[in-house]
Amino acid sequence: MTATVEEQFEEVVAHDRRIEPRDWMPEAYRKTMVRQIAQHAHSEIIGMQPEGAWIARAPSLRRKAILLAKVQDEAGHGLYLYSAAETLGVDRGDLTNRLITGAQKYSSIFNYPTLSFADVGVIGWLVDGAAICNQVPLCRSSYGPYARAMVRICKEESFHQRQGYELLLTMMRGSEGQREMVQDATNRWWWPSLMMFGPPDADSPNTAQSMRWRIKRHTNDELRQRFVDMTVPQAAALGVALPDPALRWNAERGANDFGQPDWDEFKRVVGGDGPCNAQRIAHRRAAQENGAWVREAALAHAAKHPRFAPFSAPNQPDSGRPKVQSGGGLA
Ligand code: BYC
Repeated sequence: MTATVEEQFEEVVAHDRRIEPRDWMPEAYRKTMVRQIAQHAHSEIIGMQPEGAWIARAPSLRRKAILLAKVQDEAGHGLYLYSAAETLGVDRGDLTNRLITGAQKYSSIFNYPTLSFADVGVIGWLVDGAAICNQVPLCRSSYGPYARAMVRICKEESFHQRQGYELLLTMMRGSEGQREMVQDATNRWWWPSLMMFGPPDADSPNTAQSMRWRIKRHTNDELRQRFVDMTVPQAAALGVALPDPALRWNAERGANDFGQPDWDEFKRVVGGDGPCNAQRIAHRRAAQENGAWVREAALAHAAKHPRFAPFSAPNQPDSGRPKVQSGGGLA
Protein backbone atom coordinates (compact mmCIF):
# COMPACT_ATOMS: atom_id res chain seq x y z
CA MET A 1 0.00 0.00 0.00
CA THR A 2 1.43 3.40 -0.93
CA ALA A 3 1.85 5.91 1.89
CA THR A 4 -0.21 9.08 1.86
CA VAL A 5 1.60 12.42 1.69
CA GLU A 6 0.81 12.96 5.39
CA GLU A 7 2.41 9.60 6.26
CA GLN A 8 5.47 10.40 4.16
CA PHE A 9 5.82 13.75 5.93
CA GLU A 10 5.54 12.11 9.37
CA GLU A 11 8.05 9.44 8.34
CA VAL A 12 10.64 12.02 7.21
CA VAL A 13 10.27 13.99 10.45
CA ALA A 14 10.33 10.86 12.64
CA HIS A 15 13.58 9.67 11.03
CA ASP A 16 15.29 13.05 11.42
CA ARG A 17 15.50 13.57 7.70
CA ARG A 18 14.76 16.98 6.18
CA ILE A 19 11.59 18.43 4.71
CA GLU A 20 12.57 20.23 1.50
CA PRO A 21 10.73 23.08 -0.29
CA ARG A 22 9.12 20.87 -2.94
CA ASP A 23 7.92 18.25 -0.42
CA TRP A 24 4.32 18.18 0.71
CA MET A 25 3.89 19.69 4.17
CA PRO A 26 0.86 20.45 6.35
CA GLU A 27 -0.27 24.05 5.97
CA ALA A 28 0.16 24.61 9.72
CA TYR A 29 3.81 23.43 9.47
CA ARG A 30 4.45 25.84 6.59
CA LYS A 31 2.88 28.71 8.56
CA THR A 32 4.93 27.90 11.66
CA MET A 33 8.14 27.82 9.63
CA VAL A 34 7.32 31.15 7.94
CA ARG A 35 6.55 32.68 11.35
CA GLN A 36 9.74 31.47 12.99
CA ILE A 37 12.09 32.11 10.06
CA ALA A 38 10.64 35.58 9.38
CA GLN A 39 10.86 36.51 13.05
CA HIS A 40 14.42 35.28 13.10
CA ALA A 41 15.33 37.22 9.92
CA HIS A 42 13.72 40.41 11.27
CA SER A 43 15.69 39.98 14.52
CA GLU A 44 18.98 39.86 12.63
CA ILE A 45 18.14 43.00 10.64
CA ILE A 46 16.74 45.00 13.58
CA GLY A 47 19.61 43.61 15.67
CA MET A 48 22.07 45.61 13.53
CA GLN A 49 20.80 48.85 15.07
CA PRO A 50 21.88 48.72 18.74
CA GLU A 51 25.48 47.82 17.87
CA GLY A 52 25.52 49.81 14.62
CA ALA A 53 25.01 52.92 16.75
CA TRP A 54 28.58 52.45 18.07
CA ILE A 55 30.45 51.96 14.78
CA ALA A 56 31.23 55.67 14.40
CA ARG A 57 32.13 55.94 18.09
CA ALA A 58 34.33 52.86 18.46
CA PRO A 59 37.41 53.70 20.54
CA SER A 60 40.01 52.47 18.00
CA LEU A 61 40.33 51.54 14.34
CA ARG A 62 40.67 47.87 15.34
CA ARG A 63 37.45 47.93 17.38
CA LYS A 64 35.67 49.75 14.55
CA ALA A 65 36.77 47.14 11.96
CA ILE A 66 35.67 44.26 14.22
CA LEU A 67 32.28 45.84 14.94
CA LEU A 68 31.70 46.69 11.30
CA ALA A 69 32.41 43.06 10.31
CA LYS A 70 30.01 41.78 12.97
CA VAL A 71 27.16 44.06 11.96
CA GLN A 72 27.71 43.12 8.30
CA ASP A 73 27.49 39.44 9.29
CA GLU A 74 24.09 40.17 10.87
CA ALA A 75 22.85 41.64 7.58
CA GLY A 76 24.08 38.46 5.88
CA HIS A 77 22.21 36.27 8.39
CA GLY A 78 19.04 38.24 7.69
CA LEU A 79 19.50 37.65 3.97
CA TYR A 80 20.04 33.87 4.26
CA LEU A 81 16.97 33.68 6.46
CA TYR A 82 14.75 35.73 4.13
CA SER A 83 15.92 33.42 1.32
CA ALA A 84 14.99 30.38 3.43
CA ALA A 85 11.55 31.93 4.08
CA GLU A 86 11.09 32.52 0.34
CA THR A 87 11.41 28.78 -0.30
CA LEU A 88 8.05 28.52 1.54
CA GLY A 89 6.34 30.71 -1.04
CA VAL A 90 6.41 34.08 0.74
CA ASP A 91 7.89 37.28 -0.59
CA ARG A 92 10.58 39.14 1.34
CA GLY A 93 9.12 42.55 0.48
CA ASP A 94 5.87 41.42 2.03
CA LEU A 95 7.71 40.13 5.12
CA THR A 96 9.42 43.50 5.54
CA ASN A 97 6.05 45.23 5.32
CA ARG A 98 4.74 42.90 8.00
CA LEU A 99 7.71 43.85 10.20
CA ILE A 100 7.30 47.62 9.82
CA THR A 101 3.55 47.48 10.33
CA GLY A 102 3.99 45.43 13.51
CA ALA A 103 2.19 42.35 12.10
CA GLN A 104 5.29 40.19 12.67
CA LYS A 105 7.55 40.10 15.69
CA TYR A 106 11.31 40.34 16.19
CA SER A 107 13.35 39.43 19.24
CA SER A 108 12.54 41.46 22.36
CA ILE A 109 16.26 41.87 23.12
CA PHE A 110 16.80 44.54 20.47
CA ASN A 111 14.39 46.97 22.10
CA TYR A 112 16.92 47.91 24.78
CA PRO A 113 19.38 50.80 24.35
CA THR A 114 23.17 50.52 24.07
CA LEU A 115 24.40 53.13 26.56
CA SER A 116 28.18 52.58 26.54
CA PHE A 117 30.82 50.75 24.50
CA ALA A 118 30.77 47.99 27.13
CA ASP A 119 27.30 47.15 25.77
CA VAL A 120 28.95 46.08 22.52
CA GLY A 121 31.02 43.54 24.47
CA VAL A 122 28.09 42.37 26.58
CA ILE A 123 25.86 41.93 23.51
CA GLY A 124 28.56 39.72 21.96
CA TRP A 125 29.00 37.73 25.17
CA LEU A 126 25.41 37.36 26.41
CA VAL A 127 23.14 38.03 23.40
CA ASP A 128 25.22 36.09 20.89
CA GLY A 129 25.86 33.49 23.61
CA ALA A 130 22.11 33.05 24.05
CA ALA A 131 21.67 32.98 20.27
CA ILE A 132 24.24 30.16 19.98
CA CYS A 133 22.51 28.14 22.71
CA ASN A 134 19.18 28.56 20.93
CA GLN A 135 20.43 28.08 17.37
CA VAL A 136 22.91 25.19 17.53
CA PRO A 137 20.01 22.73 18.02
CA LEU A 138 18.19 24.46 15.12
CA CYS A 139 20.95 23.15 12.80
CA ARG A 140 19.00 19.85 13.22
CA SER A 141 15.64 21.49 12.61
CA SER A 142 13.35 19.51 10.30
CA TYR A 143 13.08 22.16 7.56
CA GLY A 144 16.14 21.76 5.30
CA PRO A 145 16.78 25.36 4.13
CA TYR A 146 16.43 26.69 7.71
CA ALA A 147 18.68 24.01 9.21
CA ARG A 148 21.37 24.63 6.57
CA ALA A 149 21.25 28.44 6.99
CA MET A 150 21.69 27.86 10.71
CA VAL A 151 25.00 25.98 10.27
CA ARG A 152 26.75 29.00 8.77
CA ILE A 153 25.01 31.45 11.09
CA CYS A 154 26.18 29.53 14.16
CA LYS A 155 29.80 29.55 12.99
CA GLU A 156 29.65 33.32 12.64
CA GLU A 157 27.82 33.75 15.97
CA SER A 158 30.65 31.90 17.61
CA PHE A 159 33.13 34.53 16.32
CA HIS A 160 30.72 37.23 17.52
CA GLN A 161 30.62 35.81 21.00
CA ARG A 162 34.41 35.58 21.24
CA GLN A 163 34.88 39.16 20.05
CA GLY A 164 32.47 40.33 22.77
CA TYR A 165 34.19 38.34 25.49
CA GLU A 166 37.64 39.49 24.36
CA LEU A 167 36.50 43.13 24.46
CA LEU A 168 35.18 42.64 28.00
CA LEU A 169 38.39 40.90 29.14
CA THR A 170 40.36 43.89 27.83
CA MET A 171 38.09 46.35 29.62
CA MET A 172 38.29 44.35 32.87
CA ARG A 173 42.10 44.66 32.73
CA GLY A 174 41.73 48.44 32.31
CA SER A 175 40.67 51.19 34.73
CA GLU A 176 38.18 51.04 37.59
CA GLY A 177 35.81 53.11 35.40
CA GLN A 178 35.99 50.51 32.62
CA ARG A 179 35.25 47.67 35.05
CA GLU A 180 32.22 49.61 36.27
CA MET A 181 31.01 50.02 32.68
CA VAL A 182 31.22 46.24 32.15
CA GLN A 183 29.34 45.50 35.38
CA ASP A 184 26.66 48.09 34.55
CA ALA A 185 26.17 46.67 31.05
CA THR A 186 25.98 43.12 32.46
CA ASN A 187 23.33 44.24 34.97
CA ARG A 188 21.21 45.77 32.20
CA TRP A 189 21.49 42.93 29.63
CA TRP A 190 21.28 39.86 31.88
CA TRP A 191 17.51 39.65 32.31
CA PRO A 192 16.64 40.63 28.70
CA SER A 193 19.07 37.89 27.55
CA LEU A 194 17.15 35.29 29.56
CA MET A 195 13.93 36.53 27.90
CA MET A 196 15.36 35.76 24.44
CA PHE A 197 14.48 32.08 24.96
CA GLY A 198 10.78 32.93 25.03
CA PRO A 199 8.14 32.55 27.74
CA PRO A 200 8.29 29.73 30.34
CA ASP A 201 7.23 26.38 28.87
CA ALA A 202 3.89 26.51 30.67
CA ASP A 203 3.06 29.77 28.80
CA SER A 204 4.55 28.84 25.43
CA PRO A 205 1.69 28.05 23.04
CA ASN A 206 3.92 26.90 20.16
CA THR A 207 6.53 24.68 21.83
CA ALA A 208 4.64 21.36 22.00
CA GLN A 209 3.71 21.28 18.30
CA SER A 210 7.10 22.63 17.18
CA MET A 211 8.82 19.88 19.21
CA ARG A 212 6.59 17.23 17.63
CA TRP A 213 7.51 18.51 14.17
CA ARG A 214 11.18 18.68 15.26
CA ILE A 215 11.37 22.33 14.32
CA LYS A 216 12.44 23.06 17.89
CA ARG A 217 14.65 20.42 19.51
CA HIS A 218 14.48 21.70 23.12
CA THR A 219 11.96 23.70 25.10
CA ASN A 220 12.44 27.37 26.03
CA ASP A 221 13.18 26.51 29.68
CA GLU A 222 15.69 23.77 28.80
CA LEU A 223 17.68 26.20 26.65
CA ARG A 224 17.46 28.97 29.25
CA GLN A 225 18.94 26.58 31.84
CA ARG A 226 21.71 25.55 29.45
CA PHE A 227 22.56 29.23 28.85
CA VAL A 228 22.73 30.02 32.57
CA ASP A 229 24.97 27.00 33.24
CA MET A 230 27.27 27.96 30.36
CA THR A 231 27.47 31.64 31.41
CA VAL A 232 28.09 31.33 35.16
CA PRO A 233 31.75 30.16 34.83
CA GLN A 234 32.37 32.72 32.07
CA ALA A 235 31.18 35.52 34.39
CA ALA A 236 33.47 34.21 37.15
CA ALA A 237 36.47 34.14 34.78
CA LEU A 238 35.67 37.69 33.71
CA GLY A 239 35.23 38.92 37.29
CA VAL A 240 31.68 40.28 36.92
CA ALA A 241 28.66 39.46 39.07
CA LEU A 242 25.42 38.26 37.47
CA PRO A 243 22.58 40.38 38.94
CA ASP A 244 20.48 37.54 40.35
CA PRO A 245 20.44 36.95 44.13
CA ALA A 246 18.74 33.58 43.58
CA LEU A 247 21.56 32.25 41.39
CA ARG A 248 23.36 29.33 43.01
CA TRP A 249 24.69 25.88 42.16
CA ASN A 250 22.28 23.07 42.96
CA ALA A 251 24.40 19.94 43.42
CA GLU A 252 21.36 17.66 43.46
CA ARG A 253 20.17 18.83 40.06
CA GLY A 254 23.70 19.31 38.73
CA ALA A 255 22.58 22.74 37.46
CA ASN A 256 22.24 26.34 38.64
CA ASP A 257 19.05 27.55 40.29
CA PHE A 258 18.17 31.03 39.14
CA GLY A 259 15.43 33.69 39.39
CA GLN A 260 12.76 34.47 36.82
CA PRO A 261 12.90 37.50 34.53
CA ASP A 262 10.07 40.03 34.84
CA TRP A 263 7.59 38.37 32.48
CA ASP A 264 5.27 41.41 32.55
CA GLU A 265 8.11 43.49 31.15
CA PHE A 266 8.66 40.79 28.47
CA LYS A 267 5.00 41.01 27.43
CA ARG A 268 5.16 44.81 27.26
CA VAL A 269 8.32 44.75 25.13
CA VAL A 270 6.98 42.07 22.77
CA GLY A 271 3.71 44.02 22.58
CA GLY A 272 5.56 47.09 21.24
CA ASP A 273 6.05 49.07 24.45
CA GLY A 274 9.74 48.57 25.21
CA PRO A 275 12.33 51.34 25.61
CA CYS A 276 13.34 51.40 21.91
CA ASN A 277 10.53 49.67 19.94
CA ALA A 278 9.30 52.87 18.25
CA GLN A 279 12.83 53.99 17.38
CA ARG A 280 13.81 50.59 15.93
CA ILE A 281 10.74 50.38 13.68
CA ALA A 282 10.97 54.04 12.60
CA HIS A 283 14.60 53.47 11.58
CA ARG A 284 13.76 50.31 9.63
CA ARG A 285 10.80 51.99 7.95
CA ALA A 286 12.98 54.96 6.88
CA ALA A 287 15.59 52.57 5.42
CA GLN A 288 12.86 50.76 3.48
CA GLU A 289 11.44 54.01 2.11
CA ASN A 290 14.83 55.52 1.30
CA GLY A 291 15.85 52.32 -0.52
CA ALA A 292 12.74 52.19 -2.72
CA TRP A 293 14.59 53.70 -5.70
CA VAL A 294 17.27 50.98 -5.52
CA ARG A 295 14.67 48.21 -5.69
CA GLU A 296 12.88 49.95 -8.57
CA ALA A 297 16.16 50.37 -10.47
CA ALA A 298 17.07 46.69 -9.89
CA LEU A 299 13.66 45.54 -11.18
CA ALA A 300 13.88 47.85 -14.23
CA HIS A 301 17.34 46.46 -14.97
CA ALA A 302 16.13 42.87 -14.56
CA ALA A 303 13.21 43.54 -16.94
CA LYS A 304 15.65 44.73 -19.61
CA HIS A 305 18.13 41.91 -18.99
CA PRO A 306 16.12 38.80 -18.10
CA ARG A 307 19.18 36.75 -17.28
CA PHE A 308 19.66 38.92 -14.16
CA ALA A 309 16.08 38.29 -13.03
CA PRO A 310 15.79 36.52 -9.67
CA PHE A 311 14.81 32.85 -9.61
CA SER A 312 11.16 32.29 -8.85
CA ALA A 313 10.67 30.45 -5.53
CA PRO A 314 9.65 26.80 -6.07
CA ASN A 315 6.35 27.14 -4.19
CA GLN A 316 5.33 30.30 -6.02
CA PRO A 317 3.44 30.37 -9.27
CA ASP A 318 5.85 30.65 -12.17
CA SER A 319 6.70 34.31 -12.71
CA GLY A 320 6.67 33.90 -16.48
CA ARG A 321 10.29 35.01 -16.69
CA PRO A 322 12.80 32.91 -18.61
CA LYS A 323 14.48 30.47 -16.20
CA VAL A 324 18.22 30.69 -15.64
CA GLN A 325 20.02 27.33 -15.75
CA SER A 326 22.72 26.58 -13.22
CA GLY A 327 25.37 27.18 -15.89
CA GLY A 328 24.03 30.70 -16.37
CA GLY A 329 22.36 30.14 -19.78
CA LEU A 330 18.68 30.69 -20.44
CA ALA A 331 16.44 27.63 -20.39
N1 BYC B 1 10.98 38.14 21.50
O1 BYC B 1 5.24 29.82 21.93
P1 BYC B 1 6.53 30.57 21.98
C1 BYC B 1 20.52 37.25 17.03
C2 BYC B 1 6.91 35.16 20.80
S1 BYC B 1 18.91 37.27 16.47
C3 BYC B 1 9.86 38.39 20.78
O2 BYC B 1 7.56 30.06 22.93
P2 BYC B 1 8.16 29.76 19.72
C4 BYC B 1 21.36 38.42 16.94
C5 BYC B 1 6.75 34.02 19.82
O3 BYC B 1 7.14 34.40 18.50
C6 BYC B 1 18.23 35.87 17.30
N2 BYC B 1 8.85 37.50 20.66
O4 BYC B 1 7.11 30.68 20.49
C7 BYC B 1 21.11 39.36 15.93
C8 BYC B 1 5.28 33.72 19.94
O5 BYC B 1 4.53 34.73 19.24
P3 BYC B 1 3.56 34.41 17.97
C9 BYC B 1 16.80 35.67 17.08
C10 BYC B 1 9.04 36.31 21.29
O6 BYC B 1 8.27 30.27 18.33
C11 BYC B 1 21.85 40.53 15.91
C12 BYC B 1 5.00 33.99 21.40
O7 BYC B 1 6.02 34.85 21.86
N3 BYC B 1 16.62 34.25 17.29
O8 BYC B 1 20.91 36.26 17.52
O9 BYC B 1 7.84 28.32 19.91
C13 BYC B 1 22.84 40.76 16.88
C14 BYC B 1 4.97 32.73 22.23
O10 BYC B 1 6.26 32.10 22.30
C15 BYC B 1 10.18 35.99 22.02
C16 BYC B 1 15.56 33.57 16.83
O11 BYC B 1 14.66 34.13 16.26
C17 BYC B 1 11.18 36.97 22.13
N4 BYC B 1 12.30 36.78 22.84
O12 BYC B 1 9.56 30.02 20.49
C18 BYC B 1 23.11 39.80 17.84
C19 BYC B 1 15.62 32.07 17.04
N5 BYC B 1 10.04 34.75 22.51
O13 BYC B 1 4.52 34.37 16.80
C20 BYC B 1 22.38 38.62 17.87
C21 BYC B 1 14.55 31.31 16.34
C22 BYC B 1 8.85 34.31 22.10
O14 BYC B 1 2.91 33.09 18.23
N6 BYC B 1 13.33 31.29 17.06
N7 BYC B 1 8.24 35.23 21.37
O15 BYC B 1 2.65 35.59 17.91
C23 BYC B 1 13.04 30.46 18.09
O16 BYC B 1 13.87 29.65 18.50
C24 BYC B 1 11.67 30.50 18.68
O17 BYC B 1 10.83 31.16 17.76
C25 BYC B 1 11.61 31.22 20.07
C26 BYC B 1 10.14 31.30 20.50
C27 BYC B 1 12.39 30.39 21.09
C28 BYC B 1 12.17 32.65 20.01
